[in-house]
Amino acid sequence: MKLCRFLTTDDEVLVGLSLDDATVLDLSTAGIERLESVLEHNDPAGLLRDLSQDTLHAHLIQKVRLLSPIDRQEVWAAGVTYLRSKKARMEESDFSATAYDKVYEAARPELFFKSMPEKVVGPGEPVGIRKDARWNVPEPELALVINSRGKVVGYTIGNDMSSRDIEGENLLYLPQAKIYNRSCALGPWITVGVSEAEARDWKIQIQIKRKGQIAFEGETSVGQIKRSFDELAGFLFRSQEFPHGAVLLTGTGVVPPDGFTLEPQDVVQIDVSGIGRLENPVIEV
Ligand code: DO4
Ligand code: MG
Repeated sequence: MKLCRFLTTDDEVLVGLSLDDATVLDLSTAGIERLESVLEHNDPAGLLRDLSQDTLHAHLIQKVRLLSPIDRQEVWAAGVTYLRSKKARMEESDFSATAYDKVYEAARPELFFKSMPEKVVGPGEPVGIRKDARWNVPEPELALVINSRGKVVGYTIGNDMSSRDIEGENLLYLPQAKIYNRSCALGPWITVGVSEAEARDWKIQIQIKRKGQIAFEGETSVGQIKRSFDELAGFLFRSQEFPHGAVLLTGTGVVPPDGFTLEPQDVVQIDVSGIGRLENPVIEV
């Protein structure tokens, strides 16, 4: 079962439920105006199952615009959760190699703030590469949707856009490598009612198109993430409250070869089996 936010042809922002590939059901017909009303419920999947029995107004997906599936949650990210990411980070920086090596093995994961909800880029909207960076990559990641009680209640697709030269120059520059205009894309769907064990079978695939050709493609699986979802969510919620819940990117397991950098007008396409596809063009910001 998949949740979304969408914009109608009358410019109304609605919460939608998708049971097939062709339509979204308008949950405002059932009094649901925010994603939060579903995500904070004790049993989001059960609630959606019950609501799907009601007569809900259906919109053709082709006629609406899918938006980022977020209301008021902060977006955070975990880093160095895949062996591939640890290796890439160690190669890009002699200076910080030990830190990456240590954090991969440490009990406490690397967690960093990524985005305010209103800055998140939705499906089809441009993601950004910094004007002052020379080496820019997308990071295709599974994103955990966590309610205010710290429970993982759904999954969406995230792109943790990153400037590797800035990150590699000095670990203290990480916020600048990670947080800038259009550096975080999410969506379009939140899949609910799926256990961690089931999600661990999902594939994450990325394709970067340049002038209609594939400039890079790669794939990994959610099962390669070193830490459990509850462990990551548990650390995020230690000594910190999230009254509206949070979205937590779980790290990247796909890193393009060192010679590769994104260019304006590239198109980044990320597929996660079990969720769908997030596609965004690239612009300089
Ligand atoms: O430590 C730097 C960030 C790593 C990251 O974003 C990732 O592994 O996905
Ligand atoms: Mg990342």
